[in-house]
Amino acid sequence: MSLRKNQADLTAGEKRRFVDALLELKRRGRYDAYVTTHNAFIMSDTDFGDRVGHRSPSFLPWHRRFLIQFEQDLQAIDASVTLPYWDWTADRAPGSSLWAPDFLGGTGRARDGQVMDGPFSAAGKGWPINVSVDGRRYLRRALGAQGLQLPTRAEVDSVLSLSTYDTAPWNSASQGFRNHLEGWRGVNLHNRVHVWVGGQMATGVSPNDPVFWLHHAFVDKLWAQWQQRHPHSPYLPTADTADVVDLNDTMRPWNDVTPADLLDHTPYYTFDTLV
Ligand code: CU1
Ligand code: CU1
Repeated sequence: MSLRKNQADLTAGEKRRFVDALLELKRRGRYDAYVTTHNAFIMSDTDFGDRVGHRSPSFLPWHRRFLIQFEQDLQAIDASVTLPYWDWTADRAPGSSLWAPDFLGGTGRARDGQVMDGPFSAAGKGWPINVSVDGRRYLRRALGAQGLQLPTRAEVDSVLSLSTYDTAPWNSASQGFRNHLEGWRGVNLHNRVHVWVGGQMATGVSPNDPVFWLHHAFVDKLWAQWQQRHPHSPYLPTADTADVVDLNDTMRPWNDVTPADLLDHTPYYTFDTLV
């Protein structure tokens, strides 16, 4: 059982063990499979075709399952490690401790976006970008460079107040909680954070940046909070819907898990706080 904590509350030792486990997973050649899988789903998830990971109701259970598997891979290296979450409503500046050299490192340099400090910089040689959509082999970021601000707590609360999980046409045009959280409609929460970080995070190979996991751990926590606020609002759609994953349909690429299996996160992990 994992306890997922706010990254801002991690001790120096917890940060080091998390970073070391990431570097070791990369060294063993297992990390990049996550990047490849994620990009394959980004490419195939389209609004009017078969869609699983994005632009569809199973955005939340798909990423929950993806993170559980990744967390278990880290724990096979160091059993004390769990996925921290990044509350971007609170830690909203490029100077946040999240981006310090003892954790994820900072923004990229102006010339080419290359991250120059921290454990994932090219200079460290421990973090080659092997799955690239632009041929560049180094981690890139441009924190806040698009002139965006990260979502606020008030914006998060406005999305958590939506009482319907998802609606037809079950894609990026849908009303409802899932699509507002994913960010294709309304205030745009999840997608905006990818763009705010920039570099690989703004592309299909976003898991190249370790902050992907902390971002999605927070998105996942928001889903759990929404369930707590709306205990009678079910996952939708329930059955017989073309092109999307219904409640009891299995999800690619695993084929042994359904959204119904993932609605309750507590068999897998808990959060330090769920408010
Ligand atoms: Cu994704
Ligand atoms: Cu994402």
